[in-house]
Amino acid sequence: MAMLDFEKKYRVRGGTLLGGDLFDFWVGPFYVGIFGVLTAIFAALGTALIIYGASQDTFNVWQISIAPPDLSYGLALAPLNEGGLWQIITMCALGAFITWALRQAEISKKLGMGYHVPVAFGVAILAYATLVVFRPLLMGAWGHGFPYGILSHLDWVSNVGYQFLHFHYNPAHMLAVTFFFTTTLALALHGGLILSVTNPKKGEAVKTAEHENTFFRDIIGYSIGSLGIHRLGLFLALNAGFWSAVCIIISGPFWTRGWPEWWTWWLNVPIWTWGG
Ligand code: UQ2
Repeated sequence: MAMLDFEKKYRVRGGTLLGGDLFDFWVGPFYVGIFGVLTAIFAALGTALIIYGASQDTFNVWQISIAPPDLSYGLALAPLNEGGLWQIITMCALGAFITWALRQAEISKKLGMGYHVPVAFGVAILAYATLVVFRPLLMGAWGHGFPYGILSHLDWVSNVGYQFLHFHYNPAHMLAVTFFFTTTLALALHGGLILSVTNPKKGEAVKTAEHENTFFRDIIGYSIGSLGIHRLGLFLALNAGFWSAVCIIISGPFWTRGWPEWWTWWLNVPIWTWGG
């Protein structure tokens, strides 16, 4: 079915999650929907506040930084120029991300698809919310959130890392890094394989799944399959985001010493002292 035929079939009213028929229409190629409207409002407000915040200080993109309130404000609302902007911008960001996920869910529902995309995006939102909401809440101050700036957020990551002496000894961080790297390995293998079979020289025929499977059976005796590779990719990517959230939520609220010290449990395993 040609794309334009399909559009006639699916560009019909109905199946919204919220708002009924009110925003159930398209503007050019874009579906609007109530969540499209809400995302646009949150994103526009948040962006305007970032530009306003920058105007107080500098428009040098490397130096722009919207900082959270001082720790002394605890979990209270702070004055606009002392972290209040950061608090409102954070609410706008979360509002935009969550309504965007709901927009994905609404479009999935209208099309009768699964909800894998909004679920996947939800894990990315979870990782962000862990940094700027859940961990600050558990630590008792919004000042534990990270500042919104290109260099300043890097400084935050470095400082928090050194507070735990060597963050790479954090076992959840190890898992997160391993999942990020394995995700790139899987996507490189998959992208390479797909291009190698579907982008032939002029005059040559596109190859098929038989070639894909045979290549990997020849090389490692195993092919995960064309559906399997996408299940694996989603699994790897979701785990990367999930363990990132875990590795930072446990740092402070549940473990306050250096991460290298956490491994003393391993040195104390009885096996090392058996028989003497
Ligand atoms: C595969 C397959 C694909 C693929 C890829 C593989 C036909 C189009 C990349 C190979 C992947 C394997 C064997 C899993 C590797 C495991 C990790 C943890 C990276 O077999 O089926 O479909 O794209």
